[in-house]
Amino acid sequence: MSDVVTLERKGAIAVVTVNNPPVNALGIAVREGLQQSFKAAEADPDVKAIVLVCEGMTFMAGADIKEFGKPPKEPSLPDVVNGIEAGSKPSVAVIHGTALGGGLEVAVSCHYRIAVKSAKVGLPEVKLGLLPGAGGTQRLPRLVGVAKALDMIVSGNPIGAVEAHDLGVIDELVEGDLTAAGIAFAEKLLAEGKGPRRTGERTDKLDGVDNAAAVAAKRAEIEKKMPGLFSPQRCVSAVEAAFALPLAEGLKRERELFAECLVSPQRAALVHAFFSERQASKINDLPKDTPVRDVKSAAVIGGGTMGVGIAICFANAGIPVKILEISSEARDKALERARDTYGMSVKRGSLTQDALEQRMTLISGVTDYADLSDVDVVVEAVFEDMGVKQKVFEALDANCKPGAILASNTSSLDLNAIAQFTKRPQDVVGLHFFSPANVMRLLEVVRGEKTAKDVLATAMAIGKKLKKVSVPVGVCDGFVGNRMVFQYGRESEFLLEEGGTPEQIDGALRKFGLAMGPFAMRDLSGLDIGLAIRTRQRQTLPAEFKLPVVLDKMAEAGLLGQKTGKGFYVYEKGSRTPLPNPELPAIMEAASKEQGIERRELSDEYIIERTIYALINEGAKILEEGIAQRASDIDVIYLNGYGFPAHQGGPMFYADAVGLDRVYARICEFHEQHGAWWKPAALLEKLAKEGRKFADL
Ligand code: T1G
Repeated sequence: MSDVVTLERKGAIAVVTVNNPPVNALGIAVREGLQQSFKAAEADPDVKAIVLVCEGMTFMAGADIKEFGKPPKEPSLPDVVNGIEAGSKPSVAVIHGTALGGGLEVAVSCHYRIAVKSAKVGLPEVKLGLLPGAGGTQRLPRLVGVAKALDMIVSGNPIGAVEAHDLGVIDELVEGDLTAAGIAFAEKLLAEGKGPRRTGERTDKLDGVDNAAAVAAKRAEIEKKMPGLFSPQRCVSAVEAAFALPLAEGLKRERELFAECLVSPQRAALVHAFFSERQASKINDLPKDTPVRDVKSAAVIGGGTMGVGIAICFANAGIPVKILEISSEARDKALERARDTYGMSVKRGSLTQDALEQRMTLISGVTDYADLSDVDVVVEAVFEDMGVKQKVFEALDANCKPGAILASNTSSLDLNAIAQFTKRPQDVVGLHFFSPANVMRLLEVVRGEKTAKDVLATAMAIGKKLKKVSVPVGVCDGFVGNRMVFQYGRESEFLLEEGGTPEQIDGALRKFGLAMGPFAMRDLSGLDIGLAIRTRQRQTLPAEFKLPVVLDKMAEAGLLGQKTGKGFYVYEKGSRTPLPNPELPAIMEAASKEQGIERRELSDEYIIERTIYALINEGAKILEEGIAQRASDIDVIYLNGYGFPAHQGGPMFYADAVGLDRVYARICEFHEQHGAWWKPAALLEKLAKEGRKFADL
């Protein structure tokens, strides 16, 4: 067979074992080994049944994503699974871990499936811009019905083995040794005289149901929720073939649709996003075996929204956490806020009351720094003022045990200055959470000049434990994400002064794929934040860095966003639906006049260039300065913290897709027309002139 797939006969049972770490991906060697093993078992007269099991952490977790975009190698996965299903001897898949994508397609081409309770099964291909391309769209509907199959395939979300058992995907839930369980099940089949049960031949879950209605409903849902995506509608078309065509033709239709998705730019972008997220956790100058400090307890300084959100992250990871506040009242308020936050999850049904109580036992409140003498990590989440930070870090330095990690959640202050407030700058690191901290997956791990390597490694490990997407960044104003979003926000304000409206600009960016446009976002977070930054910039920036005046005029008119019921939009009482603000045209006109600008019609394309290229140019500067390790790290930050559409891959991936020569040329034009802010990044100029991409770095 091959070194990743072995075949062993135990009595009348052939055991096929896959061992291709880390996730038993179905690369060419596995496909060859599977095909050869099943053929050999089929040809061996002493073999009466076949068991398929995997070593390591999981059953096959899908096709080898690294193979996409490369010339296909035979045997294809469809050929392998069709061969397995056609076998004349009953075959049993033994599932543990996550049987995903091609892995589940192999399992459903086997005649029976057993699983451990903790296993999960799913078809996540849509999250990679694909669809199940090895029979999943034809066989899963035959097991669970069209409606459920559509839900699973279009969402890409896995289900647990217990639910899969209830649905009939799994025949038996087992425990203990996987191979032994598989052999026992196969022997029982033989004892009961049961032979092959081919999923592809079943129609019981397809007959007598209004499958067309399920298809129509799903198409309408996709149109509403994800209009810009390429593969979801094709997933539906493939499932439609499962009840409209015989199996062979349905499989052919599936391959045609899969081929369309495989070559779509969205597939390339989504696969880039998948691998970039995993690459981001690798730090170039940090040896893989860098020791990680023990983190068994935590503390958060400040029980405001951010502090409580961060405390909840620790509690959710099973780490006891103390919230330190300046008074018993504030401490109690913070604990109440934590309970209320969990209470909302209980109301939504995503958490049980018991789980709430259990989590709350992990969160305690203190008012004395001496109570932090035993904790392994402290995250400071107090007001963004250097004086306040200094008091906090001096107190931490005086009270925390040697070796405790002292982290700041600062979003813009100088971490190196903060570290200097302690005698242990090597133990200071930034953990920049994004609000709401218990929801947003992104965590910028800020590496100070003096941050020790094991502290950095520990901070990354904390991020993984808290189920965050952790990205290491250097120290500068705004680190990576906020530094880039400042450019994007400023340009969107200028566009208002040049002739755009909030509706048009937000609409263009939503069409590009952002979850929310810049002005709806501003109204949500409050205009006063941006106003404070503009005021600070007016005092510090050289004159050639012109600033928009629109925020100042809106503040004068009392338009500060949702909290005042009106900002760029107006909001009816109790509603968050943005409606056009009739006061805005006059304010825009006045701003244009004051800036000496003749208002003009703006195209959607121009809006995208002025906002997204501002991100790209700043991203290139961030790379030049070494604030981010890779262009893909910048993509990961922007995808996970700022709602950038994953099917566009991230600002830097998008720039490569547009072509750096074109991006650079437009930025040079903007530099001429709009001055200093648009000075092209030297790196961008270099790459454009050399005909290279950010991905080539
Ligand atoms: N192919 C190649 N490498 C993969 C991989 C895959 N399918 N899945 C994971 N890896 C690598 C990953 O890059 C990382 O590498 C290491 O394994 C550990 O991953 C025909 C076409 C299985 C839930 O979409 O969801 O089948 O960084 O850090 O957190 O219809 O990996 O160590 O070098 O994520 O424990 C469908 C994708 C493919 C599943 C494990 N399958 N993987 O999570 O580990 S398309 C998927 C995951 C398909 C067929 C179609 C997760 C996991 P490195 P990890 P984890």
